[in-house]
Amino acid sequence: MERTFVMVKPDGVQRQLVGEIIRTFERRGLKIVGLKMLRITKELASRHYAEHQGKPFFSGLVEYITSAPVVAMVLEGRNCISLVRQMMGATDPAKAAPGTIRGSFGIDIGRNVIHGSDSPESAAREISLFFDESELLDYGLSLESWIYEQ
Ligand code: D4T
Repeated sequence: MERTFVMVKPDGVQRQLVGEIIRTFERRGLKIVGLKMLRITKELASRHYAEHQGKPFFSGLVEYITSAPVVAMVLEGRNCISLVRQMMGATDPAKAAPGTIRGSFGIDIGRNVIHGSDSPESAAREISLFFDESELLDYGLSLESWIYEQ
């Protein structure tokens, strides 16, 4: 089983899409193992988006991500890093396939509703940036045999 970091961004929270987005992941069969609401500080934003420092959109990105609360979560499931990326759709919602989260709820790249880790390395880094080990729960779901054959 794999874990990934997912965040409903400020626009998703303001537009009251948190429940809809969580429901989408739950219906797919992914398990929530960590969940919290927080207001991202400038310092955390700079660490989270370290790879984009120096790019023209960086300051707008930090401004946006710190502008209102976000909902952060850790999801668990087989191959869930790529599964969640597929479900989110392309970074630019205008290019995201219909039916994906961004393709259903967004239009502008600077308001793309959701973040999800793009690799096992990013997932490990982002999970530890946002969650303490003690905030992640190990538990079984009784319906797992109806989601996975083995
Ligand atoms: P995040 O990290 O928000 O899930 O997005 P992605 O992983 O899909 O895409 P990314 O890291 O390339 O971009 C991070 C973040 O920056 C915004 N952005 C990106 C932007 O405002 N203008 C741009 O030109 C790019 C490339 C959107 C997502």
